[in-house]
Amino acid sequence: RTVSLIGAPTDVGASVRGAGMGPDALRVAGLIEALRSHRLDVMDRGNLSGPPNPWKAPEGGARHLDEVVAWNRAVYGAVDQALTDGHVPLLMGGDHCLAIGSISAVARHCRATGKSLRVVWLDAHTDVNTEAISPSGNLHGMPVACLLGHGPKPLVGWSGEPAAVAPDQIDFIGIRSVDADEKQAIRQLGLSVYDMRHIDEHGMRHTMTELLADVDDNTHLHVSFDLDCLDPMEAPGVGTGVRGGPTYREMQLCMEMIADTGCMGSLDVVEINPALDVRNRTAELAVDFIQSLFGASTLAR
Ligand code: DIR
Ligand code: MN
Ligand code: MN
Ligand code: MN
Repeated sequence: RTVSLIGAPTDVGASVRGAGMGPDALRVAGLIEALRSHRLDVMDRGNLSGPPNPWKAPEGGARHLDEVVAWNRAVYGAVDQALTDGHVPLLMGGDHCLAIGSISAVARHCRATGKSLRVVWLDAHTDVNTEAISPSGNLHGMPVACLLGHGPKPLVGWSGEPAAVAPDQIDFIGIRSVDADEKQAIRQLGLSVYDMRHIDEHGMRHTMTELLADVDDNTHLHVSFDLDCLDPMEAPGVGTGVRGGPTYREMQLCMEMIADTGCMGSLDVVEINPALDVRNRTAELAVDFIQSLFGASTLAR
């Protein structure tokens, strides 16, 4: 398999600055070498370019909408190209608003090739706010809503259908921070949210077994990995950390069980914030987990 690395160095979707340095933090942490040591071909496509962060207040409930559209257009094009080449796109964010372009391109590709798409959203947050209900106006809190067909108009419909994914195509893991009106949206949409209480009570193994039960040979699994999913004790380099996340071992098991399906076809690694990190620890942690997602394990060669 060939992995296409796509850097999207921007924090336009966030209100904490610094996630734009994520792609180089992953390179410095040895991402390319780690994947190659696992006998994968790696093509580093470099970094995309886009508008700078204008650092403005939200307008109409959303901050930096034009800039978020421009960055996602670039991401959409690069992910679409990687999939056309038969590669596994690995989007290196940047903040989580970039999942709109990434997953829209994946959804279009799945429809064209007859694959059934499943999205695994690893995050402390559900990111299903809209401009009407978001308390922050930050678009990195809205990508799921946009992909389901509900966010700001310019960010909806990119896959060629009104919604890139249906609610039953997405599962959330690690959730422990949901805004007041977001809770109602989750219930109305009928989203499958495996929150931290579910993981506490059932364990990561049972949770992932349940989540992956109907994955089959025709499934394209897209993993959207927000590093704030982890406990901030493990991953301090994130803009909006929330205590009480999965441990290193729990997250390793989650990644290894996804790898065991053999179905992961695309990946986002987002929200690493080197400005808040400790000696690049969070990017190094991300590299560990990415290796596991691509099949590295303690005893396998
Ligand atoms: C919050 C934070 N729910 C918001 N979201 C974050 O601004 O909408 N998502 N940080 O990753
Ligand atoms: Mn997120
Ligand atoms: Mn998050
Ligand atoms: Mn259960």
